[in-house]
Amino acid sequence: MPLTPTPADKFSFGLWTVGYNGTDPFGGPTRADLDVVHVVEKLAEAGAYGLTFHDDDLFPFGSTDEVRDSQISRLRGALDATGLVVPMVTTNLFSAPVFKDGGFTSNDRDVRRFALRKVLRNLDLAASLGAETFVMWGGREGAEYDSAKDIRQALERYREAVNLLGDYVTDKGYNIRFAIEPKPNEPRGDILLPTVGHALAFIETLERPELVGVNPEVGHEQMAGLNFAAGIAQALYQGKLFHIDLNGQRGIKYDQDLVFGHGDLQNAFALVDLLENGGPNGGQTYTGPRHFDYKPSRTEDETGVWESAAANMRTYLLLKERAAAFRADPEVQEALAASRVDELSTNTLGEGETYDDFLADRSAYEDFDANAYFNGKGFGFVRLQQLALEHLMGARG
Ligand code: GLT
Ligand code: MN
Ligand code: MN
Repeated sequence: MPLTPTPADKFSFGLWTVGYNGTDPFGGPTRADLDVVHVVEKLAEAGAYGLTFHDDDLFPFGSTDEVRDSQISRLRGALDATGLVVPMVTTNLFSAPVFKDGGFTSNDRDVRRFALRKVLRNLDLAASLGAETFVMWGGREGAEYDSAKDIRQALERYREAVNLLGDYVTDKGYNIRFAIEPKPNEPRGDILLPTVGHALAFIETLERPELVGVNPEVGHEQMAGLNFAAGIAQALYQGKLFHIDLNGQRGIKYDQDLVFGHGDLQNAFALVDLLENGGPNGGQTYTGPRHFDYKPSRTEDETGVWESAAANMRTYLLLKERAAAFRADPEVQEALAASRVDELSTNTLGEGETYDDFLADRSAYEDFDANAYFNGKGFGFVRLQQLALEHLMGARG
């Protein structure tokens, strides 16, 4: 399997990722800012297929129309020259001081109206560039103090905003769907819609739920101690994995945005297996962009930036190769069967079986000896995990 990325792999990067200049809460930039044309050229050279951005990444907040138009046309020129595409666009509703209490859910109504107009304007740009996904990460939609935010009203305002955006893209005929990106905290003490599960439940309250899915980020779920691959499996199951942010995170701490795989590698293996092969029993796979939302560490120079960008893609391809070998290994197939993994695909009730039939089946309960059932026999899950680990380590096949 080739380990050199090509556009067919659908790897995309945020302009704010490779463009990160090293600023953190404790120190200023350690690298020069990168120009968008240079970023597009370097990503195309590296085999990526897409660039994503926030409005404010491309033209600074408060830019004149001239600056905005000139930056957009410079981007268009670079896309035309390289063949790179813009599969996703997102809006910055978190950096400018005006958004200090949020955008869609600021307590201040004028701020909410301004935020919504900023998003509508950016939607027009997204559509004009052919983006099909519009991410909404509500980093400032939250609070530090319980008495400062009425959560139910904040959810109402979030809903009002997304409903309006749904009407807008529908009336304009834009081929755009929305993806909510959950995060438990940082920059706010607590962020609204903190996990994939919260977002999935919220989406069902919307007027056009079919237009809205999720954009889960590896590190964000792991900051909450959750199993990322399991959350992605549920998003796929519910037809809601509209986009994905791949990166690395080492445990429950601040959002690290490390290179994909530079964190919980076993979960990254399970994730790639799920995205590429549909998981243990097949099922729906993911066909959208493999989007890296990472930050090249501030210890690196520009060479390190491009090395880390390449590392994301190479690790993904290595994991894809390892997952294919895992699936093709006869011993793995045998271990999966011994662990009865496939049996979970069989309905619990028989075809046409009613609850009366079920209650009449004495073998299911009255004659079922639950105490003696396993009779000392285990499921063999540990053996299966060791096989996965050995494939991951390149120790087999
Ligand atoms: C910000 C955040 C990311 C989001 C981006 C989209 S912005 O960098 O940390 O996780 O995906 O708004
Ligand atoms: Mn992050
Ligand atoms: Mn992200």
